[in-house]
Amino acid sequence: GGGTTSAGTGGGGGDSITMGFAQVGAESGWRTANTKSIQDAAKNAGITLKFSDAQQKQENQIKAIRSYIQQKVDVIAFSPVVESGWDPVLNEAKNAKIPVILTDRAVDSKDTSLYKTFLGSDFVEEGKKAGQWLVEEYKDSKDPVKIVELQGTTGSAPANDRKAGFQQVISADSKFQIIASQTGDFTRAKGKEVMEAFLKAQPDIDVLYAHNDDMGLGAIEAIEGAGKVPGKDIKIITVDAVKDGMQALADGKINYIVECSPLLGPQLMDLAKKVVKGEQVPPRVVTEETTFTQEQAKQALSSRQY
Ligand code: GYE
Repeated sequence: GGGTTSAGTGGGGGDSITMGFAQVGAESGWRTANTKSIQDAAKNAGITLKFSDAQQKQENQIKAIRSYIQQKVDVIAFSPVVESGWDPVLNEAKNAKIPVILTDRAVDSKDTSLYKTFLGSDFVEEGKKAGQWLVEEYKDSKDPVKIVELQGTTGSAPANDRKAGFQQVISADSKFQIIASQTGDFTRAKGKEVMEAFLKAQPDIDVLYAHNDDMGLGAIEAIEGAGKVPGKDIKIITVDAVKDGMQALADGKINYIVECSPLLGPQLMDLAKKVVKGEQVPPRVVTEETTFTQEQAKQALSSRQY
């Protein structure tokens, strides 16, 4: 590694690039699809990938990044599990002159010279889309709408922003009330566990807003276990649109899904090549995304890649 004339790294020709990628973990269907997209795209682009899984722990990600710095990779990419606390390690990469690309999740560092670009979704926008569906769904009702929220990993950009965007839209009408909100860490198991607790504590829940499909799918098990009908007794909105989520949407157990694309691999490899060559790249690359109703999910299911 160590720049553009890295003969010998990656077993390729003199121009081959080695990327160190510090992944968040394997917490969700989204993450699995994201990892596959990155691994496939690296292969197709002829980029040698060093890959690590941090099991949702920031300390593990920092260790992985430090080891990539030590190995003198040509470029470091990572999806920061939480937003804060990255300045020291990012400064170490900068001092070693190794460019860093953020993918999927943002950091809250004030010093934007610590990374070259940030590729990923607009999570505030996703939260707003979830809220807009709800406002439309209940537009003819005057009664209070009691909402429970399953948040993503505490301190992560998607949890912070999906909460904020949703809140911003529903706060226009005081009939919308978030009666409980807790983290389910983006996993199915936690989503189920927290939803069980919500159901015990709250006799009438109208709506569940889950920050990802997996937590929503776990919650569906809890709702069914409590003798209620998901999608009817409790309306469910989730984010991601992975296959299992789309199936539940088509089956009527989820009511609406806001898409968040995990297929970031090809764009990441393009950006990496440019950054390693020292070319200019846009500081922010936003992923294009849509939303799905139950009818749209039935149409889209067969062609879903992940
Ligand atoms: O929505 C969730 C995953 O950061 C966008 O992380 C990603 C989120 C995704 O665990 O399923």
